Amino acid sequence: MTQGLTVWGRRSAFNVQKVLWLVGELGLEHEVIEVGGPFGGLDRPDFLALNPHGRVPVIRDGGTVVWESHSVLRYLGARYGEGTLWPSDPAERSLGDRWLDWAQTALQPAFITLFRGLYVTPEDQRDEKALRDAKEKTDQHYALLDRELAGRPYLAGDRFSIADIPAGATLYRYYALDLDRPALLNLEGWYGRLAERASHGLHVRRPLEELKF
Ligand SMILES: N[C@@H](CCC(=O)N[C@@H](CS)C(=O)NCC(=O)O)C(=O)O
Repeated sequence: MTQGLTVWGRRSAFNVQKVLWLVGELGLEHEVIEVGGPFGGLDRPDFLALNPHGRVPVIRDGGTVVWESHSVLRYLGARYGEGTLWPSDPAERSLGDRWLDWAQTALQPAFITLFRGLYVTPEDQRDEKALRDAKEKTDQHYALLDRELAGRPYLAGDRFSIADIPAGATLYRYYALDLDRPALLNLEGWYGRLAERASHGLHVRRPLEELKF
């Protein structure tokens, strides 16, 4: 257990949920200070002193401040999950690490555009072309995951690891959307395994109404 871990960020924020999911997996005592969205506070000087980018999540662990959700995942993994959720061998670690970058640069931009366009943006303000593009890309990314997961139960191999968190965290929202979904049985099976995890239930499967930001 660590003393003095603080997470800044509203619980409804996708990027905050990834961090809280890992904090729960690691069993770390922590305090959450909800900022951003309806809570505001991201432009306050004391918050900007923590994260000059003015976004959540941010963590402080003892004297160490980290922002950017995937940097936080890597930090917490290296600090508290080495050998379990975050391998110490560089080659082994890279098998999971690549999925963090892939989720951040490929899956998330398409998926978040789709989710926000369908669920957050009022219907009369939707950009239908952007939505169609985002749906097509999201389908391609999930199809890739489905093919990868044909040969193993988790993204980095036989065991759940940090690699599963960013891409896996999108699926609760994805399955909640009212849209045509291709049948991707390996993806569904993976989601089923992730959804059995207590920390996923606590931090990712939040009431849908909360996610309107
Ligand atoms: N690349 C950053 C993105 C951070 C980000 O944009 N966070 C959103 C929440 S998911 C935010 O701070 N939005 C403003 C708000 O919540 O008011 C990360 O992964 O941490």
